[in-house]
Amino acid sequence: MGPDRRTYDPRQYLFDPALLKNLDWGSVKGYLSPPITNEGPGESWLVVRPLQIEDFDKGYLQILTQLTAVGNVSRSDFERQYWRMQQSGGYYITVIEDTRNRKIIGAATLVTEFKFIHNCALRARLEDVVVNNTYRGKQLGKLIVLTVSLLSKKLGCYKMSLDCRDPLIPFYKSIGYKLEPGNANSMIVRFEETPRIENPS
Ligand code: 16G
Repeated sequence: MGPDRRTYDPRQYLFDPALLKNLDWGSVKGYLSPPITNEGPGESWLVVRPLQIEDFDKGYLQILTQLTAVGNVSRSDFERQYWRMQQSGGYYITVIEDTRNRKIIGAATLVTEFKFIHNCALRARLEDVVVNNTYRGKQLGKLIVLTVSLLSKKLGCYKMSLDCRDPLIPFYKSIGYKLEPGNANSMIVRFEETPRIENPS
């Protein structure tokens, strides 16, 4: 790892909250009506910010169960994984909190990947997008996805891609994602869950 140039407290946030300032919302304003941004999410009680360890107690894992199986993740499992992500770098889990009841009501993960191609480019993947469906009508799905998409742009990524279930294709199309002709396949091999190697490298 290179020199530590962190300008924020890593015990407080998974990534530097300053990265979420001044995202290029002008470039996506046609997708939102009324216009909202991560810094002005439309309600005074909504906050968009990086993941925190305390989000274990604010229902981050519970909301992920809307997406898929989460399993039995203890607080120490959660903290260990948080620190792995923090140390590895490239993980930008972003959440929406309802500060009235201190609950996580939306989340999306941006993961970046170093490449040799495209002049040693950075590439982005969108993962684990969830929004509590009792908050419907507030454009929170668009808000959280556009926030991490604009963050990937700010970080200099040359593209961002995602896998999703078919019924979600119209949603992602409505905010600028495309099925590229001849290049819109997602293929998978699934492995049975086996014990993990602790320090893969
Ligand atoms: C969806 C998610 C992906 C998540 C996966 C879980 C988005 C854009 N895609 O594909 O991030 O990891 O579902 O499903 O949120 P799985 O349990 O079958 O891997």
